[in-house]
Amino acid sequence: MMHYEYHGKLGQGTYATVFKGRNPVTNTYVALKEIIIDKEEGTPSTAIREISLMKELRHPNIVSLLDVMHTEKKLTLVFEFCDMDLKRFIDSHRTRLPTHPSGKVERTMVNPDTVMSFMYQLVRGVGFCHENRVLHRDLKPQNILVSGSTLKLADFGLARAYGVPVNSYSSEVVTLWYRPLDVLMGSLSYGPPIDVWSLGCIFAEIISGVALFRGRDNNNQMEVIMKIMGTPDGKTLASILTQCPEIKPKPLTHYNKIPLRRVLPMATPQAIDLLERMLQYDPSKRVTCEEALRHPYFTPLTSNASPDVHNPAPETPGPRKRRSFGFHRR
Ligand code: Z3R
Repeated sequence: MMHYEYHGKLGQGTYATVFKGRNPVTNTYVALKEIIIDKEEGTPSTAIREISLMKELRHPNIVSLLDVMHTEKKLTLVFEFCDMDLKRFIDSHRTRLPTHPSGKVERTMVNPDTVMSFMYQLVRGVGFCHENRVLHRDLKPQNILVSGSTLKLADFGLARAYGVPVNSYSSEVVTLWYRPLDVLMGSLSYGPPIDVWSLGCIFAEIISGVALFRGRDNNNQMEVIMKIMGTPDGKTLASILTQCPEIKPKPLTHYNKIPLRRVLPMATPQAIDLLERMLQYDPSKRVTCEEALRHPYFTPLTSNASPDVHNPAPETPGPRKRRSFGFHRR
């Protein structure tokens, strides 16, 4: 078994702790993701299945799983190393406005071309997973890595292997900020649209520098979403509730929708249009990744005139096998 040198902690994920490591033979850095194995439960078979799936998911916008080390006490996933996560990238671009009297107002300065390139890469990575019948289900800036000008999705498959988490093993509270209303309301039937909602939230966050919907708990998260996106109309609500058989619907407070161009005044009309399509309440009306890649917002990247740096030829083909979607939570 390869012995890596440990170079400090990179982060605490939902299920694991991630350390920076160095392969002393190749002198290259890696990310070591350690999952402590429960004595009674052993290694979850679902985790093994998901790891093998990640080994197959090869795409320029998905972090590469290089190796898996398994002992009695822990499972270590060895990944390619990336410079930082998207949260740190966004935070590093947030600056206090010295001219503002309160001194507390911050703005983001992520270049609009970078926002576009990052979103294109994110949609491509997530779209590739959906084509291969894999859902992420826990997309958030901490799970997205920045390597130079390339974005890579991390933690794919683990969320599915362990179920949608509420609390991680370290009792860290898992964020609800990127979850769609239908899932917060208890929908048991979800598919690719769950990831598209998260992509919309991340899009808004890269543009503005702050998370769009910052709820404290499940009910507050629903309220925070509705205070901006408005209370869903009767038809939309009925459509969502058909997927929530165990839920007794309670009356919802009425909120008017705030136009997203007012929430994000710095965004272009094309960006706002794509965002609106990603943040549809009804999952069947939400844009798909395939459609999003053809949206006019991305035309500067996809027109023949621009060099195709965001769309390189695929390296190794990804999995071809049809997998059954884990649409149900249990
Ligand atoms: C694979 C899986 C999870 C992570 C990987 C690779 N790299 C991570 S987290 C990372 C995090 C930072 S730098 C690299 S941070 O310093 O920005 N938190």
